[in-house]
Amino acid sequence: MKKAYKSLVVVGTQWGDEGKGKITDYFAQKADMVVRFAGGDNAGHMIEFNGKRHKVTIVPSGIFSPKVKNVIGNGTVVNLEKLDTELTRLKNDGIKIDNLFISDRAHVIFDYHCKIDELQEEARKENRIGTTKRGIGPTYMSKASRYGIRICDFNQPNFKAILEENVEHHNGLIRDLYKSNETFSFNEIYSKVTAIYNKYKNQIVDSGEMVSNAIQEGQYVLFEGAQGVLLDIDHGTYPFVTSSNCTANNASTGVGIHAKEVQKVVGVVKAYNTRVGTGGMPTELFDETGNRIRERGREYGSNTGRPRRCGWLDLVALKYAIRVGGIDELFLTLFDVLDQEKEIKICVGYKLNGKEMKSMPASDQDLRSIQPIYQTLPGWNEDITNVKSFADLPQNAKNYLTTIVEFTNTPFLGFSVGPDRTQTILIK
Ligand code: 2SA
Ligand code: MG
Repeated sequence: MKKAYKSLVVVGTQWGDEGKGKITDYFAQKADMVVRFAGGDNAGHMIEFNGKRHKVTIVPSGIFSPKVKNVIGNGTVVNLEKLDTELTRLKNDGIKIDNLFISDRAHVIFDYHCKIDELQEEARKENRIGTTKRGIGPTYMSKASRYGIRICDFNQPNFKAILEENVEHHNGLIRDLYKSNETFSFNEIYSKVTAIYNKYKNQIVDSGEMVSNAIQEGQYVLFEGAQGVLLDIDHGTYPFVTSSNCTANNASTGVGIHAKEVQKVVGVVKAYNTRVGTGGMPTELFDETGNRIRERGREYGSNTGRPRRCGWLDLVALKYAIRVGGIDELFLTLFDVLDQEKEIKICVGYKLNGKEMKSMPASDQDLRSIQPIYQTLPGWNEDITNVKSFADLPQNAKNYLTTIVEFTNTPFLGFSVGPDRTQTILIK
């Protein structure tokens, strides 16, 4: 007889940086396995405990829970050098790192992908995406155009020839398409990546088989999203998106299991909106309030240090993300960042060319022309960082949560009032 499934996906509902790492870590403390299914080291997941702030970019956040197995799925793109640096840093911090597994089908980010990312951004001029320059887009491009190299290629007898051809192909793009002479030496790349591969070759797995077996055995499997629904290549604010599917729908394809094995989806929503990079953001604030939120929320890119654009919470976008992302329950983060606001605005509608819109437009041009319709709520003006339960919250903070629930028709599983593990509160 089949055992009951236990699987949960944690995804961002906005443009990334919702605090997914923290919420994943919260659930990971009870999980058996944490799995990444999309993106690469463009993600920056922060976890804080025992007075220390940790960060992971490609390693799953479950690495901080010693009993958890961590899997990097086939839907991700892996920069071996970055992976190695991150694991070494974690090891030096006293974190156990041998519980990490990498899919044999994951695509590899090479230095030339990072260079192409940079050159492509330069060439786009004012239409640049504002990428993290981690080579994410070009690697997914290689994947889609069947020029990608996967982890499983490394132990093939003809790997050297495959890589050499690949370096040449990408050097050709750099030279001919982007008119740059910053090409790459095959020998240097080959010796660097094979050395790292050899270090981790015993940790390479078929992620589909590993995760599927774990689910069948009744283990608790957590899927850790990267970026957010609004950065999804299909459903996000195209073209200003990342190059992967970052909704929970990709937890199956990006790992090698079937969609029915994914049981529940938790959407992480920050108490306000932020965005890094180009693209429409209807509730963006250009004033002191925006600056205050940025400083109080430490809203700077965790990899690139870029200041994030800040604005009020956009419920139209959130409702869209819930529908597209199949989100069952929400988790509110960075709630305390709004502690000092006298009044808090919340976007409850869009107006485009004088007409009201119920959902997000497909075109970024339209998104840029949206006039948000706001509802103004009174702030709570008190420190909530020591709150231990929903009942402890000031009435106006409770009202803020309730307003979101009523508009989106989606319940909250919990909320977070600070960066530490102890500041995550479950509602039920
Ligand atoms: P890319 O590099 O091709 O994925 O960039 C494409 C768009 O996706 C956005 N993006 C992100 N947005 C927020 N946070 C991200 N992770 C880091 C962080 C980013 C950082 O956690 O702070 O350090 O700056 C992330 N990764 C990608 C990106 O801004 C582009 O709009
Ligand atoms: Mg982030």
